Amino acid sequence: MSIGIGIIGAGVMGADHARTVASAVGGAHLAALSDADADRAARVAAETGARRCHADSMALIADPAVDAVLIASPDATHAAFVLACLNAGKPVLCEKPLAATLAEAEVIIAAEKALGRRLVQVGFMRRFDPAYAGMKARLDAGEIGPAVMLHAVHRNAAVPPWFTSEMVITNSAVHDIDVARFLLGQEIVAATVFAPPVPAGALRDRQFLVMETAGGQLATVELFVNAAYGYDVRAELVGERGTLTRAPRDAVALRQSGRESGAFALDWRGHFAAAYQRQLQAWVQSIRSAVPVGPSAWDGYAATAIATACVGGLARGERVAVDIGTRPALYD
Ligand code: ISE
Repeated sequence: MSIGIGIIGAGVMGADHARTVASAVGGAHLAALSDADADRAARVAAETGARRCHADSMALIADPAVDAVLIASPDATHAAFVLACLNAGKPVLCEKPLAATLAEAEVIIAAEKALGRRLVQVGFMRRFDPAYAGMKARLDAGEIGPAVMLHAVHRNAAVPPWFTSEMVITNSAVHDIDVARFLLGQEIVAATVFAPPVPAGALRDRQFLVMETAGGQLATVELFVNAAYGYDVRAELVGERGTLTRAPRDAVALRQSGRESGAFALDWRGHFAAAYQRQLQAWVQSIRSAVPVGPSAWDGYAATAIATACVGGLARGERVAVDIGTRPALYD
């Protein structure tokens, strides 16, 4: 049976996911799309062959033709849609963040625990990126010994004018927070954000985030979201006996006329295209086999808790302790 996927949100990410489902994911089809902007939903449906459009996203969740839901609507709407999917008993892949506030994330955890089975996957697609997944596999194979430190760089070419200093953490660094938990394998217990002073109201671009884990590992993240030259995400994992590095750009370089050049994505959709495709394929597979994979609601909750603590630390200019509590058995 082919899984009918309904996508909430036909903006940049929703449209991109719709194209991927329609063209590069096996075992599933695009059953429906919804967007507050009906014309936009109709345009993306016409391009991707989505079978139906709904003006109301709750109607998409209730649609019997929709077996599973992908949420790619604005951040503030995520929690309500995730809860509606849990109520309907439908698997849901929610773009990050899982919720806009920690309180909402807690409600989702309580609802999934009450249901007693995992239906939520969070769109931390980097875990499906061949390079990050490869680093994790080689770490687990013991190639560099136990992990002790992680250094990350996260640069966007540009962000829109409404992007805030807090969003540098909640929208961008949240990926590196998840990567740190994924690669270091221990919980983050403290964090400090360093950011030079800027004039009142200006974006606090150029932040350094330092995280500490329960076992004393360290992770640093450089954040620079108006870096102009391109989208650049790097990571070096340091172990007791070696390091594993995620290369900053494509493996293929052209040497010609005394110069070397290689492809460089301008935003994350190009840079992480393989990760998005693999994430969707793994999600469909997990629905078919009823074995959950990838980042869970707990991972989404943890990232939100850590990001929220970092935002507080940035505002007060201090190191903050983070306590995300005990992971419920459902997420073991
Ligand atoms: C954006 O929302 C994403 O999720 C990208 O993966 C991230 O790299 C970027 O910084 C965010 O703004």
